[in-house]
Amino acid sequence: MGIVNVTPDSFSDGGLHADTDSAVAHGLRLADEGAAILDIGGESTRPGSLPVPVDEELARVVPVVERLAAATPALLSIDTTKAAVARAALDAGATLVNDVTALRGDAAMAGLVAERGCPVCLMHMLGEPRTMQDDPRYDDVVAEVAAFLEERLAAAVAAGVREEQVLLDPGIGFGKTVRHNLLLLAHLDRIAALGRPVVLGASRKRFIGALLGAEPRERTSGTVATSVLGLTRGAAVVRVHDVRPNVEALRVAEAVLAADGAVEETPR
Ligand code: PMM
Repeated sequence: MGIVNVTPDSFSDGGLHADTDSAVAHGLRLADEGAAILDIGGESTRPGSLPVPVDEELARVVPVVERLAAATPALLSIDTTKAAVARAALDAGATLVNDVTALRGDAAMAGLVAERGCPVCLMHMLGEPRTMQDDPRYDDVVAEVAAFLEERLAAAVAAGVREEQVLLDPGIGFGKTVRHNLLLLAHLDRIAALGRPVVLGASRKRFIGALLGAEPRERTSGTVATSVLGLTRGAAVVRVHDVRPNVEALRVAEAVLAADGAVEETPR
């Protein structure tokens, strides 16, 4: 899954693709590099960020979804917490909803996803973006994130979403210390054991910077390490900024695991 942020302020690529033309060109480049899914977002969720008004978010993402839908066979995902934005994006050609609030942010989101029958990614976040990095604490981060995702999966099903529609994401960096993120990566198999495809979003995140002393754009190798480890622990989707190096590393890692009978090789 390649990241297309149509925002002025995302933590690693804010402002780079803030206009429609450059966001579309960026999405096409990522698809060309091997992204099967493009995740289009118009509201930054970086630590400390503030919500974006719905009209502004619609104006950022809908034209990008429309144009990408006409120009690439990649699946389009809409990264939003607002049902109105998700609805407009689905109407414009998106087929997946990526909701970092796991259907808690907008009371209309669960009904929309149930009605459309589209895949939905439910992500763990402790608190809200504005305050989530203020001293996050867990007794057992892996158990608590797994329990949260299990509860959100049940809530989605109770609201009419079919279990088969749901993907789960531990929310790397969303209310987590460096150690919390490392533990979630090390034990990602415990999230996969919930029985739904797991999405891993570690790309260029701050814990990689903390380990390497590197700025966001210099975190590609660190990100590739998380993708390969994520694959070995059952991740089905990795959400990344730098598609080519991740796709190449995953193809090689998949071939090794397939030779060992550990995973099915993806035909390409
Ligand atoms: N991370 C960000 C935004 N959306 N969605 C999911 N499902 N998982 C994530 O980890 C995630 C996300 C923040 O990263 P960005 O600012 O680079 O988009």
